[in-house]
Amino acid sequence: MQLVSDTAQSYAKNGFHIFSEPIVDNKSVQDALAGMDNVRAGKYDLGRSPEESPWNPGDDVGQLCKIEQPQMADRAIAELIRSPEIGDCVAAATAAQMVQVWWVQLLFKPPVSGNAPAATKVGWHHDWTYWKNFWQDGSELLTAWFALSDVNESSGAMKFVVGSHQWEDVDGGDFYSQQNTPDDFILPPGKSWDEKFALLPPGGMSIHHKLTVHGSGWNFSSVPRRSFAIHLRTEKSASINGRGEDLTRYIDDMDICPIIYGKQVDGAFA
Ligand SMILES: O=C(O)CCC(=O)C(=O)O
Repeated sequence: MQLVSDTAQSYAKNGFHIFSEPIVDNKSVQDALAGMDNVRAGKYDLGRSPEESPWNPGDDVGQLCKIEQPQMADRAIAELIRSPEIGDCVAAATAAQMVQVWWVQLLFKPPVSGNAPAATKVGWHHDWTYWKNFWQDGSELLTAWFALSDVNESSGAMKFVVGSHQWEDVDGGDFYSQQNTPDDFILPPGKSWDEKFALLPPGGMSIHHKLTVHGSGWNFSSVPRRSFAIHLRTEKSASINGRGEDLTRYIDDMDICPIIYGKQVDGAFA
């Protein structure tokens, strides 16, 4: 009889799991913090820039900073996102034979200031809304959200809607919405809304399913909330090819999209 771990049970039931102890050593976190500072300042020690991003060096530091594929630009970030510990956690939750990074986002949520706070909330959404044009239906995709700072209720921690990955693939949700109330998301008939904060120390990590509804509020603490959203796939996934702006365009480049658990499985849905 195969035993199913607590992690796997929690992920299957809730659509997310929270690793509330650091999963890597403090040096890796400190190095990645320095890497984040460099990328935000436009300093790229790998000699190339990140992908085109909503926030660029020199932009308003009071806005939500989202930089696409920072591991292309910075060595410490590239090291962090290939940590085998991340792969081990994801494999424990999914029983995957292979886990590959396919996209990374640097996220820096500054503290709110003044009477007219900037648009730094993240509206309720699920990730499949943004991915469905690039991956085949049924693909096993998830996100590891890796904290570099103390992430708590006052610093704008992410919130997950418990069990929402089992809802139908309802349209709705918008990462950039500032509404941030349940009304902002189209709740399927008969379903209830139960939110849970993902509280994390530096080096901690949450994982969430591609259909799990999530969002986050303002950062009322005195320091920035800093993290990476590491988008992952397992061997049970397949891209839709032939699109110029395809989010899967780097998956054959193991420097940018490393396999962090197991190895590519021949003949799989991959
Ligand atoms: O950082 C946040 O608050 C939201 C991030 C997010 O939407 C994601 O990682 O999928």
